[in-house]
Amino acid sequence: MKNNNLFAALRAAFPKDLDAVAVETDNGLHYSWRDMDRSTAMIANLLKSLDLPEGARIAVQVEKSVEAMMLYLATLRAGYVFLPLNTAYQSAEIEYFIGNAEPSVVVCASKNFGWVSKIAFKAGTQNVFTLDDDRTGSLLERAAHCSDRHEVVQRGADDLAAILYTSGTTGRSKGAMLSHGNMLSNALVLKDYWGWTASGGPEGRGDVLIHALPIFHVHGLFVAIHGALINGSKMIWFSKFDPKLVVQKLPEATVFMGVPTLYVRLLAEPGLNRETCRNMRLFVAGSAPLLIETFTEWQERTGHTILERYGMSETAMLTSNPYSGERRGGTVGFALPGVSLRVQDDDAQALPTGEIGGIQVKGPNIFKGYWRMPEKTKEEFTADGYFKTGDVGKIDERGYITIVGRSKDLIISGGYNVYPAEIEGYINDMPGVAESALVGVPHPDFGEVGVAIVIARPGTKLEAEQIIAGLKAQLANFKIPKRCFIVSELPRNTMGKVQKNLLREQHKHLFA
Ligand code: MLC
Ligand code: AMP
Repeated sequence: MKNNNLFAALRAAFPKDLDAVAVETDNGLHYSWRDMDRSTAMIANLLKSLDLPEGARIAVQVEKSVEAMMLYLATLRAGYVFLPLNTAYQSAEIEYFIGNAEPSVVVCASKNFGWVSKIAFKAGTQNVFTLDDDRTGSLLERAAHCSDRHEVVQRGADDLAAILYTSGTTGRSKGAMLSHGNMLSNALVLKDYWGWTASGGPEGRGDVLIHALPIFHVHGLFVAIHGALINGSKMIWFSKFDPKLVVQKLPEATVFMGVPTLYVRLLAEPGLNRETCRNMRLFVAGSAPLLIETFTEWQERTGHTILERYGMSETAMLTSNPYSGERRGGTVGFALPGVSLRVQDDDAQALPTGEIGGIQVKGPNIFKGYWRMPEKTKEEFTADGYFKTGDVGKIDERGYITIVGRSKDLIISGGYNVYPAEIEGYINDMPGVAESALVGVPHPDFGEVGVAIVIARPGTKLEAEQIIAGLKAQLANFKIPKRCFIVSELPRNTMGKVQKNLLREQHKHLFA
C-alpha cells in the first residue's frame, strides 16, 4: 500500500549524496541529509516509545532552530499531529491552546518550563520536554538514546498532519486541521509552478533557499521548508531575520521567501543591489499585501520582479503570480493548478469579471475543518463545498486575482494576524473601561498596525499607557496596539454599530 505520509515524500526527495549539506545555519553549523534522516528517526523513535494514542498532538513552543524543524519532521514521520505555537504567546494564550488541543506531548523552551509544564500537566498532558535553540534540552537528551533507524509510519492522505490555530473574528481561536494530502499536494504543485530546480543554480548546485521566517506558520513551516525538501535543496537557515546578514548570504542563494516587512527592511540595506542578487532566481512574497511601491523599488534595485502569492492557514497556498509570464504588482496572480477559485456576492451569485466579492476556494489543499468545531466548520463552507476565505477580491479580464480587502475584522501586522475582537475583549475587561475599538492603520514597516480607541466609564480616569501595559502583561507582543487613545465617544451608525471605517480614516496618517 502506498504510504501517503508527507515525510515519506520529503524523504524520497533527499539527494543521492546523503553527506551533502542540507542546512547551513547563521552560526556556522552544517547538517547533512544523513543528519536530517537520522535525527528525525531518533526523535520519531522517542515519540514512539511514549506509547501515545493514535492522532496524538505534539504542541511545540520553541525558538527557531534546525532541531525544531527536525521535531516537526519527526512528528510527521511518527504519524502524529504537529501543533506549532508562536513564541510570543503568553500563559493565557498557551493555556487556551493546550486546553483546546489536549496534546499528549508539549515541547517548550527550558526558560518557560515552569509555567508551561504547569499548564500542560493541569490539562492532562503526560509528557513535557524542553528544547532550546543551542541544541540542548530534555527532548534531545532523551532522543540521543533512541535508535537512528525508523520506518516512516503509514498514513493516508486524509490523516491529520498538523493543526494550526487561527484566531476567530468572534470567539476563540480555531485549530485548522491539515492533512498529509493537503500539504503534499500543495508542495508538489509549488515545486512545478515556481520552477524549483535540482540543477542550474550557482555552480550547477541547484536551488538554495534562504530560510528567514518563523516556523510556526504556513509560510515558514510549510511553503519554505516543504519547498526546499521536496526538491532536495539546501537551506541557508536564519534563526531570526536579520536584513544585513541576509544580504550577505544572497550571493550564495537562489530562492528567498518573505512577508512584505522583510522586503521593506531589506530595501533599507545599502548592500542590496543587482550584484548581491546575481545568483537569485526567485523572490516570493505573501502573507500580507505587498505594496506596489515595494514591488517597484525591488525591481529597480535588484532587477528581480517579486512573485506575490496568496494563502491561508486553512488552505496553504491558493494563488500565485506566474513564474514565467507577467508578474503583476498589486495582484496575487492566478489560482494554482488544482485550486478552483471564485468570487461571489452575498447572495451566493458568481460575479462577473472585475466585480468585487467574497473569495471562495476548493481543492486538494483545503483543510479538513476546525478542530472539534463541526458547526463552525460547516458555516465556513458553501453547500457546494467551497471554503469562504473571508477575503474580498476581484478577478480581471486576464484572470489575475486582486485582494481588495477582508470581510473578516482582521489586522495583518508584519505578517502576523491580530484579531481586534480578541484585543478589545482584553481591554474591555480592564477596570474603568466602558468600551473599545481596535483598528488597523497603515504602517511603513509592518504594513498595518493596531490602534486602540478606548472609552472610560463615567467618573473614571484612564491613561493610554495603563491600557498598553495591561495588554503587554497578558498578550503576545505583536498583538499590542502601537498607539492608544482615550476618547469620549465612538462614531456609530444608525444601528448603533461602531464605524471602524471612520476610525481608520481618522488615524490613517498616524505613522506616515
Ligand atoms: C514584532 N513586533 C511586531 C511584529 N513583530 N509588531 C507588530 N507586528 C509584528 N509582526 C514588535 C514586537 O512586539 C516588539 O515590540 C518589537 O516589534 C521588536 O520585536 P522583535 O521580535 O525583535 O521583532 P522583529 O524580530 O523585528 O520581528 C519583525 C518580523 C516578524 C517582521 C521579522 O514579525 C516576523 O517574522 N514576521 C513574519 C510573520 C510570518 O511568518 N507570517 C506568516 C504567516 S502565514 P516592543 O514594543 O515589545 O519592543 C500566512 C499564510 C500565508 O499568513 O499566506 O503565508
Ligand atoms: P493566516 O490566517 O495567518 O494564514 O492568514 C491568512 C490571511 O493572510 C489571508 O486570509 C489573507 O487575508 C492574508 N494574505 C495572505 N497572503 C496575502 C497576499 N499576498 N496579499 C494579501 N493578503 C494576503
